[in-house]
Amino acid sequence: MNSLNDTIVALCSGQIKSAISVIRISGSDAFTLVDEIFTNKKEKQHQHVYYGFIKDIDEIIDEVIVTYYKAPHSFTAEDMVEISCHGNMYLVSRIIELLISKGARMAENGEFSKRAFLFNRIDLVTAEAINDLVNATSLQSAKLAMSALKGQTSNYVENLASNLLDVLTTIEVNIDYPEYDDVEQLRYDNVLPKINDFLDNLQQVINDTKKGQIIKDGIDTVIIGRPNVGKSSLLNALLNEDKAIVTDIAGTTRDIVEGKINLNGLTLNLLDTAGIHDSSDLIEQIGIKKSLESLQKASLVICVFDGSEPLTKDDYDILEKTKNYQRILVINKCDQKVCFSLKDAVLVSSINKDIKNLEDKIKEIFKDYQYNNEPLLFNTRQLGLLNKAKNHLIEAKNQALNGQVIDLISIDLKEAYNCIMEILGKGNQEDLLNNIFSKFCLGK
Ligand SMILES: Nc1nc2c(ncn2[C@@H]2O[C@H](COP(=O)(O)OP(=O)(O)OP(=O)(O)O)[C@@H](O)[C@H]2O)c(=O)[nH]1
Ligand SMILES: [Mg+2]
Repeated sequence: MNSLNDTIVALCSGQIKSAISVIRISGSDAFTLVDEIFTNKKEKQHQHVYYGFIKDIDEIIDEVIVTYYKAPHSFTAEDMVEISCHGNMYLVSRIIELLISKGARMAENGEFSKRAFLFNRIDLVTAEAINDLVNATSLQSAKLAMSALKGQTSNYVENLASNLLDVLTTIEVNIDYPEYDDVEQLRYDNVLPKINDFLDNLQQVINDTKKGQIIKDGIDTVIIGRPNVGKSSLLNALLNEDKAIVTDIAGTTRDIVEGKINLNGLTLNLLDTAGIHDSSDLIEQIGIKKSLESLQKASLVICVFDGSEPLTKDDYDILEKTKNYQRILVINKCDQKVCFSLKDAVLVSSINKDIKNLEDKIKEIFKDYQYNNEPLLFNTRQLGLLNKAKNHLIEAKNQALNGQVIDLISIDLKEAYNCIMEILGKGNQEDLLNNIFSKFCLGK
């Protein structure tokens, strides 16, 4: 069983050959363990850097720079040491093995951040932001993670919770001291507007969180259409590389082909799919089923049509199947004579990489999906908790409308409050924490 008392060690820079690698050690024995293998024997001071050699008995392993952080002023809030050694994975392993032989334990993924959270150095939103910053694939998602890292998101959530606490406190005081004169008397006709106001505010936060999720994870975009209209050619043009196979044989793409692009700072997660039509070929049928399934999690659907031929029954089917999605209609092959028009469709020629009309349309649709310094929440866990809080508030509202006793209403308001505090990791269970931190890199 891993204990918080263990002193842990891990490589916290990349597992690649590089000029420098950084090994992190955290825990009450960090200073003494490192000093056992470090030639520099000076008294170590907080945030000071020391030069010397790592030695295994008489053998010099590497020339290093070592930085010391005294608890609680370190990332983990424990005594912490960072060894900057040469970026050779053999040397790194030797140093880590040496530290383990002296009594350290290999850290688990995310264990440094988990300690920072458990020792109240950071809250859960900030911990998640650290991981998101490391994994950010666009400028927008990095900015979003950075704002959370700076504590803006946590302040925002705390503010939200404290507004709800105000309503709750007034109710509680009324329950406990109904005769108390200075307390605003809470009857249903003044509980309800407070709950309604909070619900409106929360709905706005939920909408913004969905926006934050798209900024962070990218826009799941499915390219769909009947066979041979040029879906794979469009994917290749968007990616600016020959990723998907293109031929003039209908049914070329069988399985889903994925790609990522960065447009205006936003990530588009592109899926090229098998052409949709009635097929008797078993493999193609499976591909078509996958194409239709991929629609379910799409935030954007690009429907491709072949402008050089009149629309077919399969084209009309696709228009019908995608009508409730956020979609862009694309008429491809406009380098040839285009023989039909479709309202709001954009014209492109994938073969000539003439796709600016489509790119402009995507930018236009997602123009508000920019991080603009407002603190946003941005992940599924946070969104789930916000929705849970919303359900409790709706329940409280219904109880107030039905004239239920005020104590019952307060139970649901408390649950809503707990959900919001859980976003910050207050009152969390171990399983949840393990689940979150296991997604971190080693050394973080
Ligand atoms: N003239 C012209 N031909 C194109 C264009 N885009 C694609 N094509 C041609 O159309 C044919 C089919 O292209 P693909 O990209 O494989 O079409 P697809 O929709 O992926 O087809 P499936 O994978 O079979 O569903 C190929 O011969 C391409 O060269 C275009 O913009 N102009
Ligand atoms: Mg294809």
